[in-house]
Amino acid sequence: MSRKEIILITGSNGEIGNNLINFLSRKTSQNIVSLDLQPAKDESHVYKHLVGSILDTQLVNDINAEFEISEIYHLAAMLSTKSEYAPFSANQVNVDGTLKMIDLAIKQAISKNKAVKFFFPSSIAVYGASGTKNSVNELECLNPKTIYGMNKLYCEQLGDYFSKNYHRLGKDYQPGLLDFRSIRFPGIISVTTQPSGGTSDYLPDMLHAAGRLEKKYISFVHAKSRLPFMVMPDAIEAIFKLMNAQRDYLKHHVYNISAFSPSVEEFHTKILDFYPNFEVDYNVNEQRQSMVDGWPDEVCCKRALHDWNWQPIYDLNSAFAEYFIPFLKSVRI
Ligand code: AKB
Repeated sequence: MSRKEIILITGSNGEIGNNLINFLSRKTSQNIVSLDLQPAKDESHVYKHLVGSILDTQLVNDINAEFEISEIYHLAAMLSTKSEYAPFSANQVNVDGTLKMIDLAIKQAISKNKAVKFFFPSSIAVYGASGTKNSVNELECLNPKTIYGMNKLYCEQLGDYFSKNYHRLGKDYQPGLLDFRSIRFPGIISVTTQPSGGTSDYLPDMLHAAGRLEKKYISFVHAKSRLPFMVMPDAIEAIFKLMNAQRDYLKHHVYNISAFSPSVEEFHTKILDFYPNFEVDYNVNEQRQSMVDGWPDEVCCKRALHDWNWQPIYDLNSAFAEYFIPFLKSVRI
C-alpha cells in the first residue's frame, strides 16, 4: 500500500506552529501532519495530529513507515530562557531532536530518491554581539553565550553538513538528499498568540498587557534594551517564501531576517499612542539582561533579499496601525 504524501510540522502547538498551520492550510492542498507533546487545540486544518515526542524513536519510525514526507517544518524547540533553566534537556530537545528529524528526512529522501525540504528555525541567539552596534551579517559574531544559541548554531552546521557531506566517503554518497533551509529569527510579535520561555518575550508581553487593558507591564530588561523584531505574519510569509524558492537561487542554507529594532522605551511610546495611560515599570533581571545585551541590535538581511527577494511587509508603524491595534481593539469590543 502506498504511503500518504504529507508535510510534517513538529512543535505544531507552538507560536509559529499554530500560525504556520493556519497559513499553509489556506495556501496549499498538501496533507499536514502535525506533531506536538500536547493534543492540538484545533485539528480542523490538519490531516492528522500526533501527540508525542520528537525524541521517541518508535514514533519517528512509525511516521517514516506510514507517510511519504515531502517537507519537514521542524519547529519543536526549547526557547532561550527555559533552556537556561534546563540546559541538558534543552540539548536533548534542540539537538538530539533535530538530528532525529534530519535522519527521518534522509531516510525518506533515500526511499523516494528525491530530496526532502527541511525548514529549521534558527535565531539571533547564535550571535555573541555584545557591544556591536553594527548590523550583523550571517558570518559575524558567531559566538553564542546561551545554551539555546549554541544549540541553534550547531544545528545550522548539522543541516549544512548533512545537506552536502552525508556519507561522502561511501559508495552511496548522494549530496542534496537533505534540502536544508534555515532562518535566524529575531524576536517575533504575534497578536493571536503569546510566547513562552523566550528572552525576547518582553515586547510581545508588553503589547498583550496593554491589549488586555492592564494598568502596567513590568519589564525584566531596561528601557534602552534593543533587539531586532518582526511581526508573525511576516515570519510566516518568510518561511513560505524560502521553502518555495528555487533551490538554485539559494546560495546559502541560513538567512537573517528582521523588520524593526525598537528599544523598550520606544515601543512603549508607540503603545501610548493607543493606550495613553499604559505604564511600564522596570525590574531588571541581570542574567536575562546579559542575554539580550549579547544579541545584536540589528541584523543585515541582504542575503535573504538577494537570494529569495525577502522584505518585510510591516515596519513598526504599520505593525501597530494595521496589525496590532485593529486586532487588540476588536477582541475588546
Ligand atoms: C527567544 O527569545 O528565545 C526566541 C528567540 C529570539 O530566538 N524568541
